[in-house]
Amino acid sequence: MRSLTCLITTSLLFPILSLAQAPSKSGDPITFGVGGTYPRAIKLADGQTLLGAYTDTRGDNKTITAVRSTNNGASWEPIGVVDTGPAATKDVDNPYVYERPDGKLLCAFRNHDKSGPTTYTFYRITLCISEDGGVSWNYLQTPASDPGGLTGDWEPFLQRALDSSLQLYYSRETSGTDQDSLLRRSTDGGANWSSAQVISGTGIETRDGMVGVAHTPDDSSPIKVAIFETGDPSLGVPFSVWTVRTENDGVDWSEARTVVYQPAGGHNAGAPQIIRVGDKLVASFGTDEDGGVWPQGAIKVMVSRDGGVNWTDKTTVVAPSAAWAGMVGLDDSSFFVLYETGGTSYAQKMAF
Ligand SMILES: *[C@@H]1O[C@H](CO)[C@@H](O)[C@H](O)[C@H]1NC(C)=O
Ligand SMILES: *[C@@H]1O[C@H](CO)[C@@H](O)[C@H](O)[C@H]1NC(C)=O
Ligand SMILES: CC(=O)N[C@H]1CO[C@H](CO)[C@@H](O)[C@@H]1O
Repeated sequence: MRSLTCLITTSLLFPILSLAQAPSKSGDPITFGVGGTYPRAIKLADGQTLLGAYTDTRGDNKTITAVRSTNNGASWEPIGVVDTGPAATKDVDNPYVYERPDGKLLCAFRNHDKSGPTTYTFYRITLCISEDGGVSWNYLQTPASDPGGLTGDWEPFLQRALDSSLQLYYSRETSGTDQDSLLRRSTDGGANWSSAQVISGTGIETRDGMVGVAHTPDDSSPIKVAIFETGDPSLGVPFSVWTVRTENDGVDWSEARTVVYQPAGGHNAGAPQIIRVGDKLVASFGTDEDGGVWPQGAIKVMVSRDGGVNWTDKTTVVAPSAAWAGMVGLDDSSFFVLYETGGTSYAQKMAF
């Protein structure tokens, strides 16, 4: 009797314990992009290839470089240049890649004109297309643009909607102290775009930025969680990480904002991303709570097991100082955290 009870108790407890497990590092960090920052990647529909992009800041040019892994992230190879130009007059950064249903690849990125180190004369989100798996790239469209001044456009994120249309999320400044998260749609693979819908930040004076979006509980669900940073250190408001959600694949978004992480003691948490790993959501962000000079700090992840309502298991992936993390899922229990430290981008595998 006793051993039977023991067996039953163990088998009942085990799934609960394994559900509550935090992700841990699996192996050493792998070089993702030399001279590179802002690493991002996706898994292609072939189920094998990981395709990514980063910003190479070496030399006089800034360059958006496409990278590929064909061995589940064990190594990454630069395969093509999406766009490049002199850093003094052209600011390309914030790449995000996407695979269309027809297999052609897109890369969205910020592509601003500059007349001085911090003087922007024109802001745009540019979209380029590759028909050969990411080796060569051509201009496709400019889904968002603004004249120079305070209304900058930043950090595009691309996602396929359930009706196969394309959704472009990005951040747009509306003043020196306010920025909102925006959404535009394309039904022809990125050639033509809708006007912008504000999905976070209406009526609130904070810098909502660096939006990322994941479906929950699976990719066929119309429920999506959009993660973003908000705050404004220039107003004495440190950054923290929040979400809004949609129940209908992005048509309507909750006015309610749910916190993912707000550090104590006036420290910042920001530059988030979100992915679904199996039935869980994983959020990544940078934070200066363990040191580092913001926006540099530690890279951490948290986990939600209830569709993005409660977040637990804060886990340090990289100690200070690192920044600009992204993530890409491998399978139902593992994923890569991509980040920059010391001017090189790395991929750290994590597993539940
Ligand atoms: C720098 O950018 C220009 C385009 O503005 C390009 O012609 C040139 O080849 C680039 N140089 C390097 C080293 O990539
Ligand atoms: C989960 O979130 C809900 C809503 O905020 C809250 O009422 C509940 O206490 C949370 N549960 C846990 C386990 O934190
Ligand atoms: C309806 C519409 O706006 N069509 C445009 C879609 O994009 C292509 C490529 O830029 C334009 O040529 C069309 O005019």
